[in-house]
Amino acid sequence: MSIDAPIEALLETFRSHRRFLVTSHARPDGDAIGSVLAMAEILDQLGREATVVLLDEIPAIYRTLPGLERIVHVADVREVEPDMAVPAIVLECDGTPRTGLAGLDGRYLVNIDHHASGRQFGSVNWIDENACAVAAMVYRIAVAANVEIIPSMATCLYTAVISDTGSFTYPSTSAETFAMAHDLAAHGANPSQIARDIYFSNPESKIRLLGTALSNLRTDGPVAWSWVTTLDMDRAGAGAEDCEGVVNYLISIAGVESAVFLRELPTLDRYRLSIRSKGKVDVAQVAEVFGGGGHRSASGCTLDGPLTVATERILNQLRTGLC
Ligand SMILES: [Mn+2]
Repeated sequence: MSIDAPIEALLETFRSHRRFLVTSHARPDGDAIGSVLAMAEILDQLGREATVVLLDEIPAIYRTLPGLERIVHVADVREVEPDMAVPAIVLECDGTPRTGLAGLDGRYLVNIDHHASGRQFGSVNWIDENACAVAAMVYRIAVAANVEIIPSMATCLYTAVISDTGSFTYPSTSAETFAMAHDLAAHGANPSQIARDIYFSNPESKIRLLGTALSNLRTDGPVAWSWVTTLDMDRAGAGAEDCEGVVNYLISIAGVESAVFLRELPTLDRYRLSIRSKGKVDVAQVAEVFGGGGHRSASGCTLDGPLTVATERILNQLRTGLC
């Protein structure tokens, strides 16, 4: 197998340092969590010391992932690694601000990302927007580094891949994705157990909030949208993570080409938007108009309220994107 030049540069970085920070974005998703844990295991096997730092807590559906206990939650990485000569491996981010962490800038930064909105902010950058998940890139590092894919690593990577491909349904899913999934299952990832942990372990609050969100459903031709307010969330006893995936119900409607879900933020009159497309609309571009980012078919951004204004602004962009 030929080794990509960026991977060779990464392996050289791994060889030339003894300790590493490994991190990813705030409000981590399955890809972020699975990828940082697998990355740390690769470093373990290479005889390196890896400290895994994430700003925010782990969503309930990922709390069975092996190795979770090694994740440190701090706001400033200097609390756990004051030595600025220790490099940081930053996964799934278009810049250090995305991590929400202080103490990263000024370090040697290894940037590994698969977003269309990815940026070359690191000392070493590997951005592959065709990768179905950052976990797929971490997997390629594991293969190139000749480390053993052990069951815990396979479980983390498989979890990341099914969550980031919408269970092998997004356009980024390819024969290569299944070849990797095959290899991960062959090395100890348990597909049915992982599916149970992710898809059949929802807190009741999430399903109650989904009911509210779906009762707010609006459609206009090829665009669907919905929202929840902080009051809706309080009534359902729901938190931000209970809003994950709501937008997928909106985009699942026949004839709908793009969909947006707006969640009111606890800070005064601001809304977090999750945007999806079936492929005709590039929602990464749409999100970038408002300072957000993501993929062609899945993206996000934040808009000021009031709700009617935020909704009109995003709908106008989505309609423009359809022309
Ligand atoms: Mn991802």
